Amino acid sequence: MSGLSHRLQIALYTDGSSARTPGSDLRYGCQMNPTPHLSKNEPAHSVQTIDALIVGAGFSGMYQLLCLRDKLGMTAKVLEAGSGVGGTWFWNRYPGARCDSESHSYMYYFSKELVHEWDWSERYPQQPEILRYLNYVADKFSLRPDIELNTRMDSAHFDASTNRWLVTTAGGQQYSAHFLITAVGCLSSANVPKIEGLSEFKGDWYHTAEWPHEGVDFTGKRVGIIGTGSTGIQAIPIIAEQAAHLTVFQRTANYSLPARHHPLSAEFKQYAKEHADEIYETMTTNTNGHAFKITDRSALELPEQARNAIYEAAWQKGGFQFRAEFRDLLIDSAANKTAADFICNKIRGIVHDPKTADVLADIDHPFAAKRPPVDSNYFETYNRDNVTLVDLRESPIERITAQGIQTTDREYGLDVIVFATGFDAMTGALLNMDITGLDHQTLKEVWHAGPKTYLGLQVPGFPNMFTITGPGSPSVLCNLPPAIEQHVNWITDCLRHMQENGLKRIQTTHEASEYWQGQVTDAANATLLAEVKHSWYLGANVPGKPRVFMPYAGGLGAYTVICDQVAKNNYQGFEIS
Ligand code: N01
Repeated sequence: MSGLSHRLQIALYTDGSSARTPGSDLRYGCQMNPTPHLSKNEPAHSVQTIDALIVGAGFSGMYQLLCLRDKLGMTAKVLEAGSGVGGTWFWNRYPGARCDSESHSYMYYFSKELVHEWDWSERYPQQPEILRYLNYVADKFSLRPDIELNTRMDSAHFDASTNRWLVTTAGGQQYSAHFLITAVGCLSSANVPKIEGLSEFKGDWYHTAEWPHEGVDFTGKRVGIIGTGSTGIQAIPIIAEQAAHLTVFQRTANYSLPARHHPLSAEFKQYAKEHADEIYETMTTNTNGHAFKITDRSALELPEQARNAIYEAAWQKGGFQFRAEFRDLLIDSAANKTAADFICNKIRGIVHDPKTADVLADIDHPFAAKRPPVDSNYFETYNRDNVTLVDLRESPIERITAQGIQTTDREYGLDVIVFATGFDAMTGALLNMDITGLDHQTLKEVWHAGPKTYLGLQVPGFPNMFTITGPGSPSVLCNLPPAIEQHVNWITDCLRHMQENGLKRIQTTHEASEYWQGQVTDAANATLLAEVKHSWYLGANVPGKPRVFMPYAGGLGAYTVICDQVAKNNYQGFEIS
């Protein structure tokens, strides 16, 4: 075990499991630090004074609350706009919503007890199961008393004279918090494209990320879906099974890998629990946060037949591991083309109608340079009689009409339109709030040309504010739970350092954030990711959004080493006073 991961294991596991007192309730560490819960009876609109305010009760916000409250003894509050915990998994209830990270990697590892208690049922967890898991976590660690549901943060203003944030909710409640920690998720601000005529549409329309909790019955309906990213590719096969007819409006064809989804065997569940330390070590030291390593061979060092045999085995096994079969798939165009050609041949082999297959396999970017989806029966769905594919590159959407969607070619009559059109990723949710830092500068103003952060953790001019999985961190380029744990652990250690040394303010510098932006750009340019000019990694899916490559492509393992080194060097790049 490397020194780095050894340190992490100690930080995570020692605190998590040894703090429990036999026979205590299920509260994690509660015996060490009695929790200063806030009174529910505070008069409305009085200012509550707390140590930390966290925005969002998904994976990140809940773990951050637990750490601040139970490890540091802080008073902390989570504001959550939804009526339940779960973040992404509370909102994204579209048909087929499932995580395409494997279950045993899509979970917290900070508590051995939790790892051993929880059983995932399937290789990839479905949205309801992940939501059950996050609710279980909320109950197990008694997080609910410190989470305000149905409460949207409206604004946060920093007062330099007190080093505190004044936070106001949409309902007018106010909090004065020493620290403001955003845990709003990278993909939480739904992007409904501004297509003319939507308000005239007589049918129903939905965005996948704001799906009605009661579900949508497509029986007998003519459904149109716009978008063939990870979400569309999950939803299309399920909607097709129910709808009278499904028309898929595809702008950019996409690679997709078969999930080979299946229930987990008792043996695998046992294996995952017994090897939790190894799995965690793998996830936190590799590039992508998944529980597998990228092999060290080049795709170009093997003859075609041998290479294709490796791809075939990975295709049959299913999942993201396909892209880990060769080390150079994301850095060498020729190597990448071998994977791209293999997948396109598969598409042509699966889809019966050659014209439809051509449209699906006419992919304009390198494999995995946009996030590759993982599917169950996606390409097979185009063999159904009730599914039509429309190539928007050939005939773009002109407008939405009262009856459906008008392309340059013809009008498609529809009863329902589903927008699987993604997110204003990484910055949208942060910029939707009015966050004002030093010198009355808003985050919107400071980020007008694109986000700039130091390590994705702090923005210069916004002292005592941290952004969990913020732009400039590996975030969306990895399996998110280990990336979240790394950020939360780092922030918690930093605040502990401040607590122990009586320090009141931490702020990063412009120099540090300029330096880090250079690192983010260089890391992207060292891969094929930067070649795709229309990806949401660059903000290109939202008209008018500055084109800046937002996530850090240097890998989670390398990034963790950098963050640890920064802390060790007395928080280099931050000014703490
Ligand atoms: O969104 P996307 P997503 N007219 O932006 C199309 C995560 N995720 O929700 O490519 C026509 O990838 C757009 O076309 P184009 C995962 O990280 C995770 O699918 O811009 N089409 C594209 O086809 C993923 O990467 C899970 O040309 C328009 C689609 O809509 C991220 O979320 C599951 C359009 C949007 O694809 C986002 O995926 C699902 C327009 N005006 C998602 N505007 C897990 O399992 C957009 N499109 C964890």
